[in-house]
Amino acid sequence: MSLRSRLEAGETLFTAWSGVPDALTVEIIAGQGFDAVALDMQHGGHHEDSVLRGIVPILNARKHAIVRIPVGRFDMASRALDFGAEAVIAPMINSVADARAFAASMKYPPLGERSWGPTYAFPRHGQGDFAAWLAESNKRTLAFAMIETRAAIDALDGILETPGIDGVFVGPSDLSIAWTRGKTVNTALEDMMEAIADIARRAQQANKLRAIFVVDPRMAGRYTKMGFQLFATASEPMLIARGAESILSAARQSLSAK
Ligand code: 3PY
Ligand code: MG
Repeated sequence: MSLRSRLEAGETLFTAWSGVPDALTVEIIAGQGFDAVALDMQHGGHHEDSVLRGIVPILNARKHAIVRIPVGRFDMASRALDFGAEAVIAPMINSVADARAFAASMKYPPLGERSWGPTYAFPRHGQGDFAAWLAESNKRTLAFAMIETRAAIDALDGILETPGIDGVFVGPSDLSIAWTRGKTVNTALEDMMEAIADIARRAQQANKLRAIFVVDPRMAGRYTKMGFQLFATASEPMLIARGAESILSAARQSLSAK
């Protein structure tokens, strides 16, 4: 089932967040219980080559492959899709012009301006013929516009109306910096929660998908009630730190057990 159909069917999904540009590490993460793995090119270490290689273990594990591109690198959005990504997250979509440029790179004509060449995507997803692949592509691949500034909130209705934008992805860290006018970065800011809920509400009204990054995984339940459907959770440092902590504490506790 495609990521779109699962989200549209009402599933709540979790994606891991990979920043270590290594397919062997991605393979381990893809083998865990996540529904998807996102390869982060904005702040993580992923680059074109690691995305090209890193998508393979994600697809082999039958998970959804997602790529976050660097700011404004819409050429990379098309390439991520050509490599076999199912969804692309574009950071700092702050205006309708940004949304249009992103959508143009994500969708084939007449909706967008994406150039043909699924050199890796087609064999990696491996079925049908080119015409069927083309016919399905604009629907199957998802363009998530990151909403993480005051400008983006101001432009939200226009961004949501932009043909080819499939959903929003809230970046609560950047949003908190914008919200406090640079005073702090804090994804738990209580007075920002209504703004986040409003983004979800407006996206839902516009029939668009809703995703968010959760720094504290316990926030997922609260965000679900706001209408969010897709949660980006753990990155390698957190996975390794929490795993190490849990294993060591179990081992140390056992020393004092009878
Ligand atoms: C943010 O919270 O600003 C993000 O971009 C999440 O990665
Ligand atoms: Mg951000």
